[in-house]
Amino acid sequence: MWARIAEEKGFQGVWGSSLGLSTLMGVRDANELSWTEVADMMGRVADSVRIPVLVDGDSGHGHSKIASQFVRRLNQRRIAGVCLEDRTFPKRNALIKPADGDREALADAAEFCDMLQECRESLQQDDPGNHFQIVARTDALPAGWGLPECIRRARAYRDAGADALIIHSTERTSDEVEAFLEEWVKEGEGGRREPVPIVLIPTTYAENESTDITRLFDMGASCIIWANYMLRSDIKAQQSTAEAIHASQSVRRCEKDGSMAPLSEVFRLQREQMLQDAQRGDGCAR
Ligand code: SPV
Ligand code: MG
Repeated sequence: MWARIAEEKGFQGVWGSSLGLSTLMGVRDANELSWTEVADMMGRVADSVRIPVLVDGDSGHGHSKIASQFVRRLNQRRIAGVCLEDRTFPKRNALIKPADGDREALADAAEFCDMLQECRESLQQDDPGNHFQIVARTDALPAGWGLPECIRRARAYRDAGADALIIHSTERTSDEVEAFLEEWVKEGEGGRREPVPIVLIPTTYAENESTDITRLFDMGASCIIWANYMLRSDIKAQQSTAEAIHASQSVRRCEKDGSMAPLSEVFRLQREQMLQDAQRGDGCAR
């Protein structure tokens, strides 16, 4: 339902977050959900909206052969694209820092490029006319490898055929992504090649007053993923509802204070009316 809510509020696409999906299922964001579970659940999400769904494919679920099967399944489920990230398997969420503060392991860049290409080829074999988008994400910055390595990987993934790049950062300010964008735009000067869209996930720096999302677009970013806000607002709302009902053994307060959607809103979001119209013979249910 979160996807339909985002669509109704005007977003042009939805992010099938691994953090969101794993939390929903009560497991860790460490590949504890299998690729088949992710594909099945995200297929249902894609069925519920008209806007494109970009699925978070983590690091490809352990092997390029599995990644290829995964993207083919996503394409069959009418998902618009996948994001594959250059972490090792099982992945660690980028927002969790290692206790020792050390640089984190990343996948070998050449092997990661091979995985991107293998995924592309298997999609082509399966469905030659497909428009499935393969987005390559580098975690070089959050994993502590610095800007030169981030640029090196971004170039390699672009040259391996990625349709877009996610440049992740988990700093408190947007300085390092701005430094990336400056370098990247400089590199694109001279019209050497079509620009590859740059996507940002500003979770840690969006709240900083110095971060200006419009400036990031002006500097060359194409898309922002607001990755986990609906998940976090859900958790807060569910905790306070559970607490209120348990403490008072009554639902009166939450029914009255407007903190919960009325049931009519639940049925509206489920498109109950469409089914009833179809049952009367007026139109078809979606
Ligand atoms: C997610 O939302 O699952 C992401 C973004 O991959 S992050 O949690 O910042 O890694
Ligand atoms: Mg994720």
